[in-house]
Amino acid sequence: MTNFLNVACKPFEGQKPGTSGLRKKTRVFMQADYLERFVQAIFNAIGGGSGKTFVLGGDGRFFNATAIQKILKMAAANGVSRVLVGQDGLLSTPAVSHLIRLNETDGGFILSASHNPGGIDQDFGLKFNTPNGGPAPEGITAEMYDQTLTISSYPIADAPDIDLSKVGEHAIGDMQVDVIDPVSAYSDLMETLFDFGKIRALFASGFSLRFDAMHAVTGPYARAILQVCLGAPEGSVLNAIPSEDFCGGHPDPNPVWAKPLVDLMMSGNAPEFGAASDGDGDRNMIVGRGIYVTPSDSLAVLVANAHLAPGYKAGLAGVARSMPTSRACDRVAEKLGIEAFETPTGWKFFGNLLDAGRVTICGEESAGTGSSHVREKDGLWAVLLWLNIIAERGQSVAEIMTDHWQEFGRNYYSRHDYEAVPVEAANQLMRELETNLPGLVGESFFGMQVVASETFRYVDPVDQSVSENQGIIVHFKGQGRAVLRLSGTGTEGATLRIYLEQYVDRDADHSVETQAALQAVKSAIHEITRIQALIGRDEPDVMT
Ligand code: G16
Repeated sequence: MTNFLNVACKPFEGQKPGTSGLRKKTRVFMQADYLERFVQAIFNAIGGGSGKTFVLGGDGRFFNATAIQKILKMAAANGVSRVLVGQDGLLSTPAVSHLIRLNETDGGFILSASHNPGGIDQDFGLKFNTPNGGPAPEGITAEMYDQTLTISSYPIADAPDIDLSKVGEHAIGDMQVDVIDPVSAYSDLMETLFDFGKIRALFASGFSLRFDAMHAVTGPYARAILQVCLGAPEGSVLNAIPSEDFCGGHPDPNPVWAKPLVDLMMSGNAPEFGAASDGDGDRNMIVGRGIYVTPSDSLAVLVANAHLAPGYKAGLAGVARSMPTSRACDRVAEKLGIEAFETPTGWKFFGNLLDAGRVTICGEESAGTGSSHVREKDGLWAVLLWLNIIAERGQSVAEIMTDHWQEFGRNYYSRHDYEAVPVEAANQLMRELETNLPGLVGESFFGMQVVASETFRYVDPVDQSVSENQGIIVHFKGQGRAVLRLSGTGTEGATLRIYLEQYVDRDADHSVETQAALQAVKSAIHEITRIQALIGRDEPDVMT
């Protein structure tokens, strides 16, 4: 007989979901009742848990195991009938999305702070995905937040922990707990989309790859799919064992945090193809021998070549990118004669377009690409699509990029991050810029003339919901663009993101060093924003 307790609790400040769920320092989540209050807020926001089924898993970071046991006990006390939980508490974000859809569950809980570092003094997070498999939209996250302000107690089962180390069936009270293999259903899905035979033949011919799992959740997936199933040699997947603190690293697949891989790819010993994924497996980085592919370019190449993979041979319905993502994929969409959408930052904004069948592939500059196969971005999916394209085209990554730029022109692109900026200074910079926007048009800064400027506002084409203040865009003559916004995923101070883009046409030189190609846009936007005066810096912490 399971006992259920009702625990009285008080509100905490700031349990407001950001770009991707609730992300805080791990110690904040570890406070008594903190996680529980947010979990109860989720149950309340979705109309309770009674009789429902959920998926539960995370990226294995510190506090993952504890949080899973708490959520299971709360689910049982909320009347949930069944939970599918990954073995050892592990499930990648795209795998959760797939399992929700495959099993037609009422949603899923994902424990991760994504690419942020893990450990007791680092970051933790929790997000809820709805029955379509995608992140809860803004209406629901707003309701969650309201609930965190009003809840006065939460129910929880007084039961022993479940053994998550083996696949099998358990129970807490009347609730069934199925501990499942995290990889198999996801791997089966990938096999329906890609020509595994062709990719196997590619590896059998000696094609070399290094996939850096960054000590995070993708390790077991990448090993099973790339090495065991597709025949990439043992050792192709690096850092494949998930670690609670990612062995002290940032599991963020970009040239800064995945530097060892990028260095290898630029060296004389480079394999033909390099890739990395993040903490929870939804982001990706693509690097060819001697060439780094920006996420925006990767999106454009995938859109242009997706028809080469069996899952997309019928063509694409449309494409969507987040507003700060470069406009490279828009040119491809135009050529293909398909719709192209520009959404605010955050995968949740793609959900309606995917559900309505308006788009097939989506992508973001923040190393996220995915398709209608799930409702999350998907790191390994992007890697497999690239491999399928390489197998079909018989070209190197560098050759594919050169061809692409010759056909469409090149959108030089880089994101500059200024981290841990005092919140007030960052807000002031954004406020001032917004106030000055109307007066900028026609003015020149460092020889760059402003031709348009706007504060991005999104009206969802499917349900007409409106999202205001989604970043500021300054357009320069000659197809240059700077975008500014504050990150919604940081956990310390404010992170100011400045996205720089400069298009050059088909006949231009495509081999200019990226930062050099963007220098004029950078200087202009620095002058416009008075960045040095307002935040005391004009060089970023991270450039992607
Ligand atoms: C999340 C969202 C992405 C977004 C990214 C960056 O990614 O899912 O859609 O692009 O954050 O957001 P921001 O610029 O606000 O920090 P992830 O991989 O962290 O879940």
